[in-house]
Amino acid sequence: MHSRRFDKETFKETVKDNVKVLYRKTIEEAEPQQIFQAVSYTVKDIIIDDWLATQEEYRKRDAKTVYYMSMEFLMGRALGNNLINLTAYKEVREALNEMNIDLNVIEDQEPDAALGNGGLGRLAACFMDSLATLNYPAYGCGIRYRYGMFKQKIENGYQTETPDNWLKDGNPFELCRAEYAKEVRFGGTIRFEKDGETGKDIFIQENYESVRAIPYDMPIVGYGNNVVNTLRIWDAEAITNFSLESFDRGDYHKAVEQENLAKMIVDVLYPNDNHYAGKELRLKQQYFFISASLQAMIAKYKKRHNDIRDLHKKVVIQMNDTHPTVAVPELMRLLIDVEGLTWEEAWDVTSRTCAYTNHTIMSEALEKWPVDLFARLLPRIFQIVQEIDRRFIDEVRTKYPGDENKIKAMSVIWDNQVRMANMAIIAGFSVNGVANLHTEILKNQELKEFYDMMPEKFNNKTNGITQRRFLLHGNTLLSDWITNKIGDGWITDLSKIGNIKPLVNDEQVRREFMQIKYQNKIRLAKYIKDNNGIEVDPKSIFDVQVKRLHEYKRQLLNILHIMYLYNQIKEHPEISFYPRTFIFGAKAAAGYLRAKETIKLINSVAQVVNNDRSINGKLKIVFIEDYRVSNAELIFAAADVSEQISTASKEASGTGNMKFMLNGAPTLGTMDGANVEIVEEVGLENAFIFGLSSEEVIQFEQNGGYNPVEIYLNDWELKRVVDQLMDGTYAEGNHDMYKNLYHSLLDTQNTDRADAYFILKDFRSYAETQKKVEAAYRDSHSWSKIAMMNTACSGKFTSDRTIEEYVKDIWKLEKVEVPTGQE
Ligand code: NBG
Repeated sequence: MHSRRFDKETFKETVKDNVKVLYRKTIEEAEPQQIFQAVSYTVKDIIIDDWLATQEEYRKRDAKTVYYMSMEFLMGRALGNNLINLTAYKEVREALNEMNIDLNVIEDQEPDAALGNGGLGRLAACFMDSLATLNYPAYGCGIRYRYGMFKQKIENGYQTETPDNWLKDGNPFELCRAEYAKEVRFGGTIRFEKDGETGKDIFIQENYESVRAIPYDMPIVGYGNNVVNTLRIWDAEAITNFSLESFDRGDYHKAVEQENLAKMIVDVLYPNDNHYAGKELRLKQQYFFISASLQAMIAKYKKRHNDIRDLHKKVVIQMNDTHPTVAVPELMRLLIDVEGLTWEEAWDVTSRTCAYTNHTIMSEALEKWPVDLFARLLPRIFQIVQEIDRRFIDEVRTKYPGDENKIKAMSVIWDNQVRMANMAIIAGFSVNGVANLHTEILKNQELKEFYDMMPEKFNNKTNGITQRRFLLHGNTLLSDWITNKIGDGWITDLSKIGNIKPLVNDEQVRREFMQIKYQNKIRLAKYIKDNNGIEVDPKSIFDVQVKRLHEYKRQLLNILHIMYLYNQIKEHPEISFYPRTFIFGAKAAAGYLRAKETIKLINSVAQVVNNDRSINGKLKIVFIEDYRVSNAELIFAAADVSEQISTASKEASGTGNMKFMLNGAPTLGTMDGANVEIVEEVGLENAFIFGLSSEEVIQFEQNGGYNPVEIYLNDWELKRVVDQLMDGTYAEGNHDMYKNLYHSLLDTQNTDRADAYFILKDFRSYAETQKKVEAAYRDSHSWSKIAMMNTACSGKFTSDRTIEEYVKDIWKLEKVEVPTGQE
C-alpha cells in the first residue's frame, strides 16, 4: 500500500481504538482473537472507501456484470489475503511488530470461511479474486451457511466430525444489508386466472410457506487496483408479520414452522463432494439463494433501465455446476409472472443470460430430482420446467423424426425425474468443461447427443488458481525470491514466471530454490509436530496427497503402495531406500463408508509404520487433521511430490495439482484432467506419469474385459498387500475392519464392479514410477531442475488466464478502472 493510503501511526492508533471500543480493553490486555477483530475492522475501514468507489464507478459506467452463482465459496481466511491485495501486508506486519504483535499469530485467530467442499468451491473463490484483480464487475452469489465444512478430528484413527461454528466470534469483514431483503416462497398451490383487462394468464401461488432472505456482503479486494467486488451470501429469517390475533386463530403453529424453515435452510453446507444426495432441504437451499439473488439482480437492473427485455445486455449468469440451475425456470418465472413478458420474450432473455459449467462426469454427482418432490416444493417452477421440456422435445422431434433415443437422452423430465444438467444445457448459451480432456469427454461421450445437436454451445475453460493466495501469501520465501530475480510482474501476470526458466541452468540459483523448499519443509514439520505430535525429517522426500477423500481419487492406491514398501523394507533391510514422508490430508463425507475406512486404514498403517524402530525412520506417514485452505497454503509450499493419481477420465480437472506445481512440486500422476495440460507445459521429463489412459479406462468400462482377481492371483507381493486388509495386520487383530475395501477391489459384494477404479490394474505402473521418483530425487542436481521447471512452467494455470477466457468467450465484460476511494 502506498503511503498516501496507509499511515502506520494512524493504523496503530485505530487498532488500539478498536480494541477499546469493541472490548473495553487496552491492547496489552486484549486476547489474540480480539486483536484479530480489531485489526480486521481497521482493514475493513480502508477497504470500505474503495468498495464505495468501485460500486460508484460501475454505476456510472453502467457496466455489464457477471453473477457467479454457486452453492459453494471456499474462501479460507480473509485478513491475510485482503492485506496482500491491498499491497499492505508488509507494512501492517511491521506496524504490528512495533506493537509487539505477530501478524502470523493474529492471522491464525481467523476461522476459515469454509463454505465449500473442495475444488468446486475453491475454484469459485479463486475466480472472485481474479475477477476483482482484472477489473471486472462481478457478484458472487451464495449462501451464508451458519455451519460450513465440518471440522475433522482423528480419534483412534477414525474421522469424527464436529460442527464448524465459524461465525461464533462474528465475521468482521461482512456487512449485513437488511434493506435489500427478499421474500422466497415454497410449496402451496398455483391458482390460474385470466386478467380481465389484458387477457394475460396470471399464476397465483397460495398456501405457501415463505422466508425472508437477508444479504450479507463480503468485500473481494482486487490486487493493487482499488477494485472491491462483492460476494453476496444470503441468510434466512422467518417472516413474522402475523398478528397476535392469529395466535388465537391457531396460526401459532404456522409461525413456528416458518421460523424453523428459515433456520434450517441456511443451517449447514452439505458435506458431499462430487456426490448427489437428493435431499429435499438441499433443493430448498438452491431455490432460496437463486430466487433471492435473481430478485436482487432484476431490482438493481430496473433502477436504471426500463426495458427488461434488454437484461442480457447488462448481466450474465454463470451457473457453477447444476446446483444453481433452478436459476433458469426462476428467471423465466420472474420475467413472465412478475415482469409480464410473454414466454417467447422471457425465453429470449433467459437463454441469452444463462451459462453453465459442468464439473464432473461422475454419474453419482448428477442432480436428478424426483418429480413429486420438485413439483410439491416448487409448484410454479415445475410448470415452467414442463413447458421448457415440452418445447424442447418438439424441437428434437422436428430435427430427428422418429428417434426416441434422442429424447431419452436429452429431455429434462424423464423416468419421473427432473434432470438439472439437461435443463442447463438446453437453456444456457454456453456449456463448458473445466479441462481439455474433460471437455472432450463431455462432447464425445457424456453429452454427445447435445453436442451433436448444438455444438456451438460447447467450449473449454481449463481451471486455474490464484497465485496471490497460493504463492504470494502462502509461500513468502519463494515469492520474494522470484520477485528478486524477475520483478513482481508475475503477481498479476503469471505468464511472466516463465522468465525464471533461463535461470534453471545456474546451479547456485537452483541451490537457493531448494533451500527455500527446505525452509518450507521445516515450517510444515513444525506444524505436523505441533498438531499431530509426529516428528518428521525435513530431509526426507515430502510426498503429498491432499484433497477430498473419494474412491476415484485413489488414496487407497497410495496407501496400498506404502504397505507394499513397508513389506519390502522389512523383508530386505539391506536395500537402499531414500527416506520418505507420506503426507495425507482429506475429509470424507460423513456417510461415505469406504472413504472413512480408507482414513482409518491410513492412520492404522501410520501407527504401525511410524512406531517400527527397525526401519530406521525410512518411512513416515502423516495424516494431517482437518485439511482446509489455511493449512493447505503451508502444505503446498513444502511438498516435493504432488500425488494426482485419480483413475484416468474421472478427475474433471483438479486444481490442487496446479498449486503444487506453482510451488515447485512435480506431478506424480495419471493422464487425467488438467494433469494432461500440466505435462504439456512442463514436459514429460519433469513429471512422473503412469497408469491407464482415459481411453483405456472408458474402453474397459464400456466393453468389460478387466478382471482384478487375475492380477491379484498373479502378483504375490500385491496379493500379500491386499490380504493384509483382512488378516488383522493393521486392525489390531480385527479381520472385518477393512472388509468393504477388500471386497471393493476383488468382487461385487457391495459395489457394481470389482475394482471400479482400476487400482490393482495401475498398481505396478504406479510402483515403478514411484521408483523413478526416488531415483530422480537422489540426483539432487536433476531434481532441483525438475522442481524449478515446475514453478517456471506454471504460468498457464493462473485463474487470471481462466477468467480472461470466460470474459472473452462467454461473459463479454469490459474492464472498469477505479480511482482510489481514499482521500
Ligand atoms: C470438481 C472436480 C475437480 C475440479 C473442480 C473444479 C465437483 C462436482 N467437481 O476435478 O472433481 O477441479 O470440480 O472444477 O466437485
